[in-house]
Parts: sequence; structure tokens; C-alpha cells
Amino acid sequence: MKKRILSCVMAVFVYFSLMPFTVTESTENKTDNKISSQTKKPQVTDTQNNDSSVIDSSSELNIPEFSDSLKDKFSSFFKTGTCISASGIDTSAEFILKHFNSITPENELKPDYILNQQASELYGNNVNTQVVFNNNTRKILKFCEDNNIPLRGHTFVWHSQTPDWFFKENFRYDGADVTPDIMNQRLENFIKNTFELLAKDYPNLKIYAYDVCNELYENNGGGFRKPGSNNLEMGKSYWTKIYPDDSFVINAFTYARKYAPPECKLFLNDFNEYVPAKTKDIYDMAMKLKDLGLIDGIGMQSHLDTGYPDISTYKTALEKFMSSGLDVQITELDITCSDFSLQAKAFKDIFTLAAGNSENISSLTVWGTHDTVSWRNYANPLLFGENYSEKEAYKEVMSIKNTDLK
Ligand code: 9MR
Repeated sequence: MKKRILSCVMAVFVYFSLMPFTVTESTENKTDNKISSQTKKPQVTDTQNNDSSVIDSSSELNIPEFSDSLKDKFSSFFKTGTCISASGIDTSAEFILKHFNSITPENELKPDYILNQQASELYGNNVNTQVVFNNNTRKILKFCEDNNIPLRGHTFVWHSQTPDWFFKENFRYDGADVTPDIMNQRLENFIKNTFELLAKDYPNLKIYAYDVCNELYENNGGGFRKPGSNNLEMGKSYWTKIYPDDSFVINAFTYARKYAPPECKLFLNDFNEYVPAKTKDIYDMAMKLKDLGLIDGIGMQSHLDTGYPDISTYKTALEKFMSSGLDVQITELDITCSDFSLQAKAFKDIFTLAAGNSENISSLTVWGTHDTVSWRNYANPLLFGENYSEKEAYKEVMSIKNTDLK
């Protein structure tokens, strides 16, 4: 009992101490270098190493009780994904192939990885944003292509991991801020050049989803992030510094719709998405984009803690997003904890909820293969532990039965 109370207190502490930055605001610069509402389940597109004896995709949704692969267990419900880094391929390839059938590059498609300052400046017309993939990005893309694993692209418009020169005259750090008109052209070229390079160098890569905009809103809702440079003041957005309104969001989706491969579904992705004011911000923008025919889904990052939110708070947000008629994807699930049994229950609750609503949920991604490589490794937030050990959370998730759904 004492342990439980202590664990709850810890959880609340961890949550509140994380709140302002939980979620990512890093100044780190790494330049070194269902899919649309009309397409519904059952999902039968698991192309990678799927053991067809596990699930008969033509039958009704069914969870195999005995399975030792996460992706096989849930393959008639949704894609089961992980984020990976390039080095994860060296250490974990076999493990990734066994458990996951969707991959998100953890950092390697972010603006600070693929926007190239020198080439953009040298191009000389102030608007043709140049995109270059470094070896790490290439390694992940090739791994996905070679192994026929569909990719979730992440991300174009983000306040974080985006260099300030992208918003300045001549693509130079010492330039003045550009106008919205110039920025529109840069944004279009950024998105166009990215999709063109992907198609040219990885013609067999299946890109099934892309986070067009990420973390647009204040951590607890209340509108867009405040204008500024995240590289100077954590949490601020250069996008809202350049644009007086939401046109950068509408335009980003317009360009993504124009240049993304037709099967690639376009997402608005955010964290703390279960905080009611933020749920509303995300929902309202998604509906605006939906009315314009520009969006396919809402991404719930789902960086959770065993102390917050509880499953009913999370479910309320999920239901609101599902009521949009758009696809929903759980895009970055991890659950920090100081009690592995509570964590196991929380993971089971989320997987059960997702499987029970798989009509509207096409993909569930955990944010990392195992605790050791997690961005929150201090609180062991994943399904697998050191040396890929199967944690209680993994076992609970694998024990979900058809009768648990609903
Ligand atoms: O997991 C990513 C970590 O390696 C990076 O240091 C961090 C820096 O911004 O970004 C992490 O990924 C974030 C994701 O892109 C967006 N949502 C929050 C994730 C965790 O911070």
C-alpha cells in the first residue's frame, strides 16, 4: 500500500516536472550529418514477414491468444510500430523485424536532419529549400524498403528541431525574417523536395502516413505556441513568428496533399492530447482541415505516466478524435513508471482500448524498441527492458483476449 502511494506521488511529481518540456523541446541541433475515413478495417495489409497462420485476414477480427510477436498478435487490428534510430538497426534488426510492422525514424526525417543550409543558400533564389538525406536517414529508409516495412514519416512543420536559418533571408542565420509569402514557397519546396527524393532514391518504400504538423499547440492548450525561436526560448515557434494566422498549417497540408504519394495519409500530431483544452485545439484544426479535404488523421503521441492520465481521460480524448470521422493513430506511446505492475496495466488498457476501436485506429507505435534506448530511459517507459527482456507490460499486452475488448 505504502509502495502504491509512493508510486502515485512519484508519478504526479514526474508528470508535473516534465510538463513544460515533456515533450521534447530540445535545442539540440543534429544537422551533422485507416487511413482515410472511408477505408476501414479489417486491416489486411501487413506485408512484412507476417505469419499467415496466426490470423486469417479474411475472417473477422480476432486476437490470437498465443503469439510471441507483437505485430502478429495485433495484425488484424492495426499496424504495430516502433521508432528507431540508425544505430538501432545495427543492434536490433532481428528484434525489430519480429515485433513491428511500422517504423518511424526517431529523428532522422526531422527538419534539422534533412534541411540543408549550404545547398539552400547556394541555390540562390531564396525559396528553393534543399533537402539532403545523411547516412543515418538513408540507413533507416533502406532498412524499411529492403524489409518491406511501411514508414510513418515524421515531420515537416515543427517548432522544435528546426533551424532558425530556415526562416531567414537567403537561408542565412544573419538574415532578417522572411515574409509569409517567401515562407510559403520555402515550405512548398521543402515538402516537394522531400517527397521527390524519397520517391527517387527509395522507389519501393511504402510511406503510409506522415506527420505534416507536429506539436502546434501550447502544452496545455489555449491556442498556437507563442512566437519566437525554440532554439533560443524553449517551446516557442518560429512558424507563428512568421505567420499571423493558421495559413502555414493549411498550406503545409495543401502541399503535402499535392506531393505525397496517394497512399500516404496525412496527420496532425500532438502530445498532451488528452488535456481537454488541447484536445479541443487539435480537434478544431483537424475539422477545419477535414472540411478542406486536406487531412486523413489525428496522431495521439501518448507520452503517458502511470499516474496521469487515467484511462478514462485518455478515452475521452480518443473518442473526441474518433468522432471527427478521421483515422486516429497512436504515434509515440510510452508510459513512465515507478511500479512495473501499474505500467503493465496501463499498457494493457491502451492496447485493449485501441484494439476495441480498431475501426478508427490504423496504427499503434511505441516510442522505442526497449527501455535502454528510450528518450525517457530513466523511467523505463517501454514494453521491453534491457537486452530486450519481456517486461510485465509486454506479457500483459500479449495476454489480451477477444473477450477483453470493449
Ligand atoms: O525521441 C526523440 C529524441 O531522441 C530527441 O532527442 C527529441 C528531441 O526533440 O525528440 C524525441 O522525439 C520526440 C518526437 O519527435 C516528438 N514528440 C516527442 C518525442 C519525445 O521527445
